[in-house]
Formats: sequence, structure tokens, C-alpha cells
Amino acid sequence: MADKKVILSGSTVTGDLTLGNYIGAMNNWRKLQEEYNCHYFIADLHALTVAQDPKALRERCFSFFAQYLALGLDPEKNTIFVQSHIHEHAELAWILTCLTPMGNLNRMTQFKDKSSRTKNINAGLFTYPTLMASDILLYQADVVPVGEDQRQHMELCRDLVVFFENRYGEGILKMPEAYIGKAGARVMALQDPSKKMSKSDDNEKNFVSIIDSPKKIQKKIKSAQTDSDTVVNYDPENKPGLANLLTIYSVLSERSIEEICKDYEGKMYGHLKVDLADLVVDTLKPVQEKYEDLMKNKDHLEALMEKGAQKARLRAADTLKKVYETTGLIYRR
Ligand code: ATP
Ligand code: LTN
Repeated sequence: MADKKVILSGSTVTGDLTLGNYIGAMNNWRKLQEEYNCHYFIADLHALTVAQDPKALRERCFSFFAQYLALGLDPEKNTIFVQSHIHEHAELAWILTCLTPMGNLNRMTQFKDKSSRTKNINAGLFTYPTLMASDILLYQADVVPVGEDQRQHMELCRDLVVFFENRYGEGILKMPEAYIGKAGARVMALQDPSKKMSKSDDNEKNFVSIIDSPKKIQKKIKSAQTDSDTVVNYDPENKPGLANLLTIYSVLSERSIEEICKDYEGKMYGHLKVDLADLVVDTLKPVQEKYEDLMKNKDHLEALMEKGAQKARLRAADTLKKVYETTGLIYRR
């Protein structure tokens, strides 16, 4: 384990995982678990940047944990944990926040986008990228698999390593690399293919949740926005809705987009939508069965969370101790 490269990634508990999360993130996470020392966490502290109902948040953390496992993340092979169980995340985040120029945070497009859509523009939403950097740097991660939307946050994290080293010297924090998969790094919203599919979207028709019923999945995919042309070809600029469906189809079937387009020569978009809906339902069926099963036993889920937290804590505490020592804080044993 010691010689394996360290991977870290997480997802915010703001809704149920979507097809976008699955294609852009968890599908890659699952593939990486064989070769790397992987750390996957449930970002509940990040979820607090948006007002949450306390009871619903707690329930959703269990549900999210079960969704991670149901998607094939193995708690034996990986360290799977809940962010708030490791208090070191918030502590290192503060130290990094004090090294972050306001200008760097002001440039974050996700903040601009999110703050333009909410009245609750709190400081946490603004400093979110420093908490994300803390998540990564605490585990001395080599590689961070994320979707395209996280590229800018990853750049800030890398800048923070440089700022830290300029102030305190080298050798304490590791410089991480982002890993952004090629296909499906940005799955778009079904009703508005100009924006990404997001689990916290107000319009439920914009996303397929991995625990949606087959009926719901079929309805959402059939009503996905496409143009008025009829020829099935890949043209993201002029036919973004169709291109999005083809991308999803290609990733889930592990076939090239050209091959799929050939299958639909002389056929209508409707045929493609019906087949894609069936493919999504079939792909998610075993995931949903495993999820239902896991949700029957909360004690078991809680025990797995605890096991993950114990493993994660060792690594996080080791980094925080070094950071305390270099920054002049007294580390309490
Ligand atoms: P929120 O709606 O709260 O912003 P989200 O659905 O955008 O959430 P996150 O939990 O923030 O997703 O992200 C988890 C992982 O999934 C990240 O690696 C992110 O890049 C990836 N991801 C999220 N949405 C998509 C998408 N539409 N296409 C591809 N990858 C995605
Ligand atoms: N900000 C990420 C979720 C996240 C994350 C992380 C991803 C929080 N901390 C650390 C990778 C590494 C997002 O996808 N919204």
C-alpha cells in the first residue's frame, strides 16, 4: 500500500448522485481502486455552503455512503469516509484560507455562477475552494480525479502549495495533479444542454439520479431537449442536446460515438432515446438493488463509516501535525 500512488476525491451531499456524477466521477473512481491507494469521501461540510435541513442532511449522508458502495467502491480496497468525521479538514482549511489572496477566490467561476443563483451568498460559499484544497492536501494526494468543472479549484489548490512553500518551506505538502477523464467529463443538463447536469438543480427533469425509478428515467430521457433536425450525428455546437445523449450512450455502452451514429442511420432521435433510456435503466439496475440492500442496515453502514474514518484520520493527523509544527502552532498530542 505504501508504494501505491494516493488518490483522493469527494462529492458534495446536496442531492442524490446523478448520471453526471457517475459518468464524470464515480465510474473513474471505481476503475482506479485496483491500482491506487484511494480515498473517497462524502463532502458534508461542503454541503453546508447551501442551507440544509439538518434531518435530511444526516439521512442523505447515509444514503450517499450507500450510493458510493452500490456504485462499486469497495470499503476494503479504499478508504471511504465522511468529511466531518475528520476534524483536520476544517483546521487545515483555516490555515490555507489565511494564505489565500481574496483575488484568487474572486476569480472562481463556480462561485460567480452559484452566487448569481442564490440569495444565501455566505462566506463558506466563497472560501469553499480552500476547504477543497485542505481535503486534498491533508492526504498528500498525488492524483485527484474530478470532472471538468473542478479544473479551476484544482489550480487554486496547486497555487496554495506554492504559497505555503513560499512562506514556510518545502517538503510539507504534496503537489497534486488533477485527473480529468476524456469522455463524459461534462455531462449536460437534459433540459438545458448549455449547463452541466447537477444534483442540486431545482428542475428535477435536468438530471437522472442513480436511484430514480425506471419509469422516471425513461420519462426524463424521452423528454430531454433536442433540436428539430432528425439525422443522428455528433455536432456539439449545433446539436448540444443530442451530443449529450450520444456521450452518455457512448460511455455507458463503451462504444464509440461514430459506431452508435451508424446504428441510427435512417432512424429518428426517438429511437435513440428509447434505447438510451433502456441502457441507463439496465446499467443502474444492479446499482439500485445493491443500494436498497445496503440501506436496510444502517448499523452496518455506520460501522463502515467508522472504519473509514479511522483509516483516514491516521493520514490526516500526520499531515496536520507537520503543518502545526511548521506554522508555529503547538500540536497537542
Ligand atoms: P452540486 O449540484 O451540489 O454542485 P454536482 O452534481 O455538481 O453537485 P459534485 O458533488 O460537486 O457534483 O461533484 C462530484 C464529482 O462529480 C466531481 O468530480 C465533479 O466534477 C463531477 N461532476 C459533477 N457534475 C458532473 C457532470 N455534469 N458531468 C461530469 N462530471 C460531473
Ligand atoms: N468541490 C468538489 C467536491 C469536492 C472535492 C474535494 C473533489 C470537495 N472536496 C476534494 C475532489 C477533491 C465538487 O465536485 N464540487
